[in-house]
Amino acid sequence: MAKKKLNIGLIGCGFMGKAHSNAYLKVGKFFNVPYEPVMKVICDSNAEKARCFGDNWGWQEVETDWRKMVARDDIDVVDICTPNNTHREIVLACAAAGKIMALEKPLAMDAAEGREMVAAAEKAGKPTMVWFNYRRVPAASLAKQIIDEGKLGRIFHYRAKYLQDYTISPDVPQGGDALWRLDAKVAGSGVTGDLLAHSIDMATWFIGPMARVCAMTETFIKERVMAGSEKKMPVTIDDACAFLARFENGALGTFESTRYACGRKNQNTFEVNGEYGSLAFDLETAHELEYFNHADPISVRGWRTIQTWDSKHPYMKNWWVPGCGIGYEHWHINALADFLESLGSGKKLCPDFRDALGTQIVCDAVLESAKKEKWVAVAKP
Ligand code: SOE
Repeated sequence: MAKKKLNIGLIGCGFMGKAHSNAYLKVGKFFNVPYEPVMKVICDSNAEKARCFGDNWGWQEVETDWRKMVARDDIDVVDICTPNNTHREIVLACAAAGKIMALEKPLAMDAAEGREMVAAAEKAGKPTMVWFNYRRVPAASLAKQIIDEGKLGRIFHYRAKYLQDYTISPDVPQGGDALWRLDAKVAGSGVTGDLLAHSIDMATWFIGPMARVCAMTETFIKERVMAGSEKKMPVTIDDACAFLARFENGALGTFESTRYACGRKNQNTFEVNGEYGSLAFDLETAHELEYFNHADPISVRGWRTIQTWDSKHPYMKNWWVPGCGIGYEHWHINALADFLESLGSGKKLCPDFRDALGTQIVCDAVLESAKKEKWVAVAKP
């Protein structure tokens, strides 16, 4: 049966624009979603880049002015894959135009911007989602199911790390198309908004909101060449951040992130310890979820490794036969499938702007705590 078409306009031809384009292209091939996404308009201020990108991914039209695209009546969904300092303006324009929005994380530069964006989007009344794609890793979704089923009982501890190493060299410049995440004026913050946002989103999805945090941050390399110039400029992002958290439900959390963990490319881990058992996950072995069940007979009790590539595992009936894994591109496709499903059913399945505001507020509290060297209460979204 022919499906209702949903015209997509995507802004930004970088790394995330690529991951999302691939998701629009493939989602209907693997999931029986209620809508057919039509790759209508690709938008980037660099005309040549947008044209090449559009040709490669099969976008029907190319636009260089996002305002013109947002003003079009035939665009249903605007997908925003631009640097963080542009999110607010684009979201406010999309809300005013009554668009459905899909936005790459983090929500905003800070919580003040985020609140304004959430107010505008909720007033417009159209669905929103933020691409926290690691929720869509089958092992992470399985962990959520196990926690929600009460198999871990009361949660005592949450432990997360998000480690990378790509900025160790002092020769890496800051700013520009490839490295805007190192420029605080564009990114808002360093590892806190970029990497810990993923860890915070996952933790609060699993076990609920945080009440207060106590953090420290460091900027190891104080000056870097600004891309496009020969000039060294002060680095104002957090290169590394570690924080303690008290959750509202009484659990204790520890979180650590850095771009200076030599050898760690994208290590994103969590461990949850409850009264009946524990779970552990590492994105570098993403198809595995470690589970310890204290109720197992003592003679065989131990950590078991669940290989989450059976058709009974989340999302996997849509992919390959057992044992054939999925990866980064598929987690985005899974996220899009959930979003399209929720547009059809009206049931909330994905983190929306308000959920992402919760994460943004924690990021702000973490940065404030590090600055003041004090515990900071986490406000309500
Ligand atoms: C940064 O290097 C980055 O690309 C993040 O921005 C993404 O959110 C993360 O998933 C991978 O690393």
